[in-house]
Amino acid sequence: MIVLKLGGSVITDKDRAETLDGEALDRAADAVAAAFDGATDDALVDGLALVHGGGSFGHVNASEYGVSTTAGTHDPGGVHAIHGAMTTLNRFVLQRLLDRGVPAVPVHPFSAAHRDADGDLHLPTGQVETLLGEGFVPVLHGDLVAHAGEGTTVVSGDELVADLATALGADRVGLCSTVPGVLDGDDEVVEHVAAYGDVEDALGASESTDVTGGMAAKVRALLDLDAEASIFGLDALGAFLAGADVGTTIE
Ligand code: IP8
Repeated sequence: MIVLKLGGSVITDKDRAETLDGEALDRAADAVAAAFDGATDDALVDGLALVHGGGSFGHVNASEYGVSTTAGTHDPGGVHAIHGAMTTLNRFVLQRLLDRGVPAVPVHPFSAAHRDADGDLHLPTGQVETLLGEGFVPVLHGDLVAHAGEGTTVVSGDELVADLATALGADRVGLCSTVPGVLDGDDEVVEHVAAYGDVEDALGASESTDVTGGMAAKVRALLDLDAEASIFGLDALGAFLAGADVGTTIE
């Protein structure tokens, strides 16, 4: 099976609060629908779990309330604002998929997962596994989660992808990003990463301000997975779902 993340920056307009990039979301939904429709690839036939990030939908509210993956809030208003923004985006994503015949259903991490006092994430996946077995496409999203000692903190889509891929024994993992892959110092896509040292120099400088971690954190997390993982741009989503090696492959 495949775990696919649609980056929040891909499907939203990151410069305008709570604004979709409708055209990009349409293209992503088209690619998923096309792959799901005429699926010939074994991995995809075995199931597709989707995760999407927040983009201009959760991060603005999260920084307003000073919430990150480690610093939490006990303010119920903050919980409703942040979780509410993410469920709004989730409904948009679901609707575009449903419009194209993809059997997409929501799974909200806030209602299922928690962090313990060490900050470690615990994400039950029985519901996702059962939904996949019944032919649905579960769609999770970056969210808030209960956090022992912190109230509630952010869980990023990348964390969800890593936990899901491991728990579900994913064959392939894809991160659909605003860039065509991991870029080297000359802005060329690095096709293969086998160890963090391969790209350390290129990524060291680009450690970004994204509260939930930039490209370096993504590469580190994907290197830890058993599944083959790829980072690629929206143009390559259809090819990825059809089984091709696209962008940067991390294994
Ligand atoms: O965009 C963050 O998800 P991400 C979600 O995958 C929130 O990091 C609530 C900011």
